[in-house]
Amino acid sequence: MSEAAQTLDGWYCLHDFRSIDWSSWKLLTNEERQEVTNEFLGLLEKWNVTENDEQGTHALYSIVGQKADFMMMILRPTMEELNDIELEFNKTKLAEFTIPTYSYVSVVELSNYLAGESNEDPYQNPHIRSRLYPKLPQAKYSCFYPMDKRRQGDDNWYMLAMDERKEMMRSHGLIGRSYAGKVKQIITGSVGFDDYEWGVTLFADDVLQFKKLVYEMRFDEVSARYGEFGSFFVGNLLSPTKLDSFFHV
Ligand code: 76R
Repeated sequence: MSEAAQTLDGWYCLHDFRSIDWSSWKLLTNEERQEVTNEFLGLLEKWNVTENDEQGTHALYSIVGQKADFMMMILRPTMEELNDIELEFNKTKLAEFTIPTYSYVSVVELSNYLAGESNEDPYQNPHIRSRLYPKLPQAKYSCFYPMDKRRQGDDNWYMLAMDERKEMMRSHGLIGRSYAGKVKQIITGSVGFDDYEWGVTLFADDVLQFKKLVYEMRFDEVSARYGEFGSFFVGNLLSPTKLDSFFHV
């Protein structure tokens, strides 16, 4: 048996995609719509308090294309809290006007492929902690997709020796690092939690950098030979100031 990579696991993560039932939404009066929006803003305010207490983080993006109208990405220390948040949202008035279109459950993951030898407890290392328990950036754009590593015939990632995987991950990391300052990535592991093995969430202030990075990685062996991808979701930051116009009809 090949050696399994060791992972460090951080906050649990829910990507919750919703479409809006605009026809029903339009039937409300302005006052009713304002009330529904205010209730949702109240929920966001609660999430902000949690974020300021460093007990979680969240981001809201308006999704382009027909797969969804918006995405809520929420990170919390426990699976229970994610569940509570999902339930709390589902009980809001706004939820009555949304249609769930996709969701993804995972946990922030760092693997040891590129980690050096060390005797320290990684969970006490401030740099590692900032990645396991991140504050999501308010980047202008976000891109999410789930992915697997192939297990097919001769192309089976899980049959490769640790050293081979390390070498390929090194090359992967080098490409990734050349996008430092342009794209921030959060890898979340989802084996046992959802249909794919990882969720990839990218943040950038220049949306084109997603295409450039993902395209460049397609030529790198670990993606070219072993990457299998689910649906891609791309969106624009739905900042609090944009929410009013987003819901306005
Ligand atoms: O964690 C680290 O920064 C160390 C290097 C590193 C690891 C271990 C790293 C760097 N990644 C790692 C693991 Mn990655 N990554 C992806 C995708 O579209 C595609 O082809 C693949 C989707 C992107 C765009 C991306 C970006 N990475 C992983 C894993 C887990 C693999 C496993 O355990 O088998 C997956 C699935 C994955 C996928 N990666 C980086 C990036 C970027 C931008 C970096 C550089 C980060 C930085 O140095 O700041």
